Order: sequence, then C-alpha cells, then structure tokens
Amino acid sequence: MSPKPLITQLYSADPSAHVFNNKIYIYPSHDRETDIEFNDNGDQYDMVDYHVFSMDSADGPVTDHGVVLSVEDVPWVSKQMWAPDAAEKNGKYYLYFPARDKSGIFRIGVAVANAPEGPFVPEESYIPGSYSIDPASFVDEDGKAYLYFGGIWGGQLQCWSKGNGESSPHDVNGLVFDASKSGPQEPSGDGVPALSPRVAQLSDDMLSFSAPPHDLQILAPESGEPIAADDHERRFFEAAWMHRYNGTYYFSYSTGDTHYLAYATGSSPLGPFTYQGRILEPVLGWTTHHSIVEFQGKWFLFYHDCELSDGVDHLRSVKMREIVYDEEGRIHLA
Ligand code: FUB
Repeated sequence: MSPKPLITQLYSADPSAHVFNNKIYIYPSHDRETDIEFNDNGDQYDMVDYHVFSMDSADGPVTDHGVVLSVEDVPWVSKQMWAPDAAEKNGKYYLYFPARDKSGIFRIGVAVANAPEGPFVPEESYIPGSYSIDPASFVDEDGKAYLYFGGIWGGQLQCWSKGNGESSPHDVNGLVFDASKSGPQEPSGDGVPALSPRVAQLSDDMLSFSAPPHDLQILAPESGEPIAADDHERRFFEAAWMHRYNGTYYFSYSTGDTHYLAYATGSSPLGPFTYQGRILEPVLGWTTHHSIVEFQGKWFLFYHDCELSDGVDHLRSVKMREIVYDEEGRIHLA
C-alpha cells in the first residue's frame, strides 16, 4: 500500500532529506497551481519559492518552517525554482537550487543560513560554471563536498556541448549553449552513449566549484561500457542523489520518460558507477525524484507522487518509505 503524503497543506516535490541536529530536514520544491499546459519542457513546473520542513522522529508530525527563499529574493532568477538540496559545513547551511536566469537558461544558485530551517540569503549571482538542474550535494567523511547535477529535456543538459571554437555569451568551461536543442531531444543511435550527469567538487566555502564539473560515468554491468542513449530504462534523465552505505558510494537518479528510480554503485564519489537496478517502480505522475538518508539506524527513501492531487502532474506530494540493504548491498523497499 502506498504511504500517505507527509505534507498536505501545500503541494511539495523533489524532497532532499538530511539529518541535521538529530532531526530530519526536508528541502522540497513547492508546487503550485498554474494554467500552463503540460509539456515535455516542464513549463508547468512554475514554482516561485521554497519551504523547509522538519521531523523529530520518523513517524512523527512534520513541521513547516515557512518560506525560506523566493524568486524575488534572488537577483539573477527569472522563474522556475526547481528541485533544491541542502548541505551543512562548519555550522553553516547551504541551499543549492536551480532556476532559469534572466535569459531563460537553467543555472544553479546557492543561499546561506545559520540554521537548517533558514532563512537563506542568496549569493548575488549563480555558481560560476553551473548549468542545468537538480543539484544534489554530498559531504564525504573526509570533509570534501561535491555537487551532482543535470537533467535532460526541460533541464537543458542536451543543450550544452563542446563548442566549435566560436565563443558565445553563455559559454561555460568550453561548453556552449544551443537553444535549438531545447525540448524533448537527446542523443540516439547504435553505440551512442547517454548524456552523463555532472559532478563538481565544491570549494572550501561551499559557494563555488573548485574545478570545472565533469561527466559522471554510469556503466552497464554486462559490458563495462557507458549506458547507451537509447537504453531509456537505465539511462540518466534527472534527479541525482548520492549517499554512502558500508563504504560504497550509491549514485541514484530518475530515468525520466520510463519513470524509474535507479541506482549505480562505485568506489569513489567521482565515479565511475556501475548500474545495479531499480529502487522504485513508476508512481502516479510523470516525474519521480528522491533522496535517501539514514536516521536513527534506519534508512529512508523520500520521493513524491501525485496521489494528493488525483494525478495532476505538476501538483505533487512528498512521501517517505523505509528501505533496507541485503547482504550484497542491494536496495529493497522495506
Ligand atoms: O520539479 C521540477 C522538476 O521535475 C525537477 O527538477 C525534476 O527532477 C522533476 O521532478
């Protein structure tokens, strides 16, 4: 049986959960009503602010800490505050969030707070060299912090490719933005690898990339080769997440148009990762997005579906389920 939505007073999606100060904090998108028709570019996900939620226990009530950041607070944003994430370092809290800049290109911003529930103060501009959507932060046991990101179609990852030497005002680290690749298009064909999610190590102050982002490889276990672009059941689409279990790094993600949450494992946070299987089968609604967190000795999957809105794709609700690992480290719903 599907669990109940955790948050019912508003619509919420893309939950990034973390344990800070022995509480679960959830950083979701805040879905809202709109007249914008559903399209493959995701224009109907027209969000303008973020709330933070917390839980003292895994089955306890959820506290809504209210709006912690809005479109009007962020000088570089035009619209669409999509899936955020948060990280803690040295007593400061960092909210990473994607949104369209004034020219309509998705970038990733960061805002800083002294408490996990904000309020968050944004930097003047987006993270230099950032692009696309769905940032997921990961602070490793050695203190090094990473930002995973990327999403195809509405998330524009397919619009960025190596330039031909001519410069454009949107260039980042040798990548050029091609607006004609917006919408539902991606690589295809025999032997053509899928587009990869990106990873960048974060600077000590957590506000910038310490080196340019690079591709995160997801390999097919049967060949050791990158997952093929036409393998829509396994290729990366969006919604990156990283966690570590028993010394192994787990990179998990949405397969987009096939609607699975899948995962791959590796021995370094920078990859390569080898595809392992699915965490969650399709839920009600087009998108699927998640996070995985350990709390008081148990592991939990946070995700969303559209049950509360009776299937309206852009009105989603956050849910939570326990997961377990078998002896081989494979993930199962409890
Ligand atoms: O919430 C807007 C977008 O939908 C997210 O950025 C994607 O991951 C998908 O859930």
